[in-house]
Amino acid sequence: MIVTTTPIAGQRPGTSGLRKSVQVFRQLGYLENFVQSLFDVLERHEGATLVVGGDGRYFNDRAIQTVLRLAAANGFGRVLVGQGGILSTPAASAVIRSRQAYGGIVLSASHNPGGPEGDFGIKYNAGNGGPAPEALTEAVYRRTQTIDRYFSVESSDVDLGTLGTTQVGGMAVEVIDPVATHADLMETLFDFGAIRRLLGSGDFRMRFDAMHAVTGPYAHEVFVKRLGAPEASVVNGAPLPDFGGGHPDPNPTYAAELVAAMFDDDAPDFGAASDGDGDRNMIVGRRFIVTPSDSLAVLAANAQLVPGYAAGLKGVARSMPTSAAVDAVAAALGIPCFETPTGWKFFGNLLDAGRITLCGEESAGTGSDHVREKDGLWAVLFWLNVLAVRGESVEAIVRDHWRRFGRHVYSRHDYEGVDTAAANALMARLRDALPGLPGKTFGPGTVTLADDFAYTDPVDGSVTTGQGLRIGFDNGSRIVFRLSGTGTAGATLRVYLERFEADVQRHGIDAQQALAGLIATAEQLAGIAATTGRSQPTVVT
Ligand code: VG1
Ligand code: CO
Repeated sequence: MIVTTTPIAGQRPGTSGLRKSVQVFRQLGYLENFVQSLFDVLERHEGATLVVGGDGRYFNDRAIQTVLRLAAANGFGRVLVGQGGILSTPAASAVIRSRQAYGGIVLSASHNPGGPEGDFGIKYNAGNGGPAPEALTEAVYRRTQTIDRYFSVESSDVDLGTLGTTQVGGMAVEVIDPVATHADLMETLFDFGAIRRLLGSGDFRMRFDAMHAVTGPYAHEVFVKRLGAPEASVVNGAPLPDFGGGHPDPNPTYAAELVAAMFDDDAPDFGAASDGDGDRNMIVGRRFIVTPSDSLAVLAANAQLVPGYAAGLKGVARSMPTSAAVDAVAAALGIPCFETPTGWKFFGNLLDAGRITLCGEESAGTGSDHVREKDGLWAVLFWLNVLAVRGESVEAIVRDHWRRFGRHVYSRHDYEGVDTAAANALMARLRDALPGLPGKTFGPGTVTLADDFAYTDPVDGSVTTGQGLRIGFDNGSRIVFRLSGTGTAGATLRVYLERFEADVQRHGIDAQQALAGLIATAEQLAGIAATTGRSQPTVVT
């Protein structure tokens, strides 16, 4: 059937798909308009296979039924949907690739809270398994602004609880095991035998916190069933539509329960957490939190210990605000290191072209060419494999890394939910001041670089501008200011701070202490307190 509709303002995808409050998504025609706009923009999808799943948050089940009806009416031949409507973002990527699907739709707002008062989101992944490139999301947005009809079919809801194939309209709907494809892929990359021996040795304990989000079933299958870890190793493992009221963002503020357990007298040897849709990871040793930028560098430096990467890395990439710790490893390995804008979509071309093997972001996203998404469980397994081979603690491995490469002391300060106009004004003022900064001296040093980051994709030549204001100093220190593209209430200002410390004697220093000079300079340059009315960041990572 053809349903008449009218455009709805503001359906522009951000860093990672279209993300809005559930209330916004529930408006009549909101989801339909966006999905139909996507289908209108996609070419030659008649008869094709689409992968659909989500992180299980509130509205996931309803949204999937809507997507199925529209997909059938738009001529897709088959939809593969995760049982219970579940697919983590990396699992969706793995399924798209292994089944050679046309593309996939992931229903998730990732780390944003869920529930009727929380957020919802939708993102499209292309046939390579990766996030839609900017040109496509822009085209979809433009289509949403002129749309006047969508296609749907009249049919009852599909039973998503039972594996097997049914029909909606003329389209096959195949309910698949959401975990198996991804878990099998993990077995091809990591030494499961070595990890099983480590977990079964009796003197190594791990704690994986699924934060009541999508990774619970994945962690249970891999760590408990396939690797023999005790059941109690996975906590908060039941996915809940509101994530138990929590905020499934794996950082010391929102994963405070994990951090407390890892700093306890009886702390396990290894702790980890993942976010709402399972694409990010937090790594914690006993009384030791690993900074995500360091984690990427450690994985790159130890990749030869892991079967899937034993042949070496072709290259690495990091998002611009991520610390240069991985750059130091790349230099030592003699491989290229690329600097991209924030968001996984910018790694896709480099991965597809075989120019990089590993990549990551300071926001705790790490991944490789095994899929085209960041992958939380993959990062945890990578660490476990390295721990199993080296037989050292997490802290010892990171400290050894700093001795070899120096320490890139790093922190991100987030000011969440600030007034949008104030945040925009702050960025505009700072942007205007950039040309006058080079040559000026502040506490941390003399400014050598001040620009608004722009990126030219080395593979297809596409240019992306306005990706963050960066101010670099002569001693390698750096401050970056950026507005988040994933929030739904007001604006979130992110201030990224980095300083290189070569002196081994000073490697133990507390990051906030080591960065005090840069923090003061950031305030001096941007007037954060005066503009936002906040004297302290909401989250410090
Ligand atoms: C944040 C992170 C970014 C990440 C993005 C999506 O974006 O900073 O590194 O790629 O979330 O991750 P922003 O624009 O809010 O800074 V996820 O786990 O939400 O798919
Ligand atoms: Co995520």
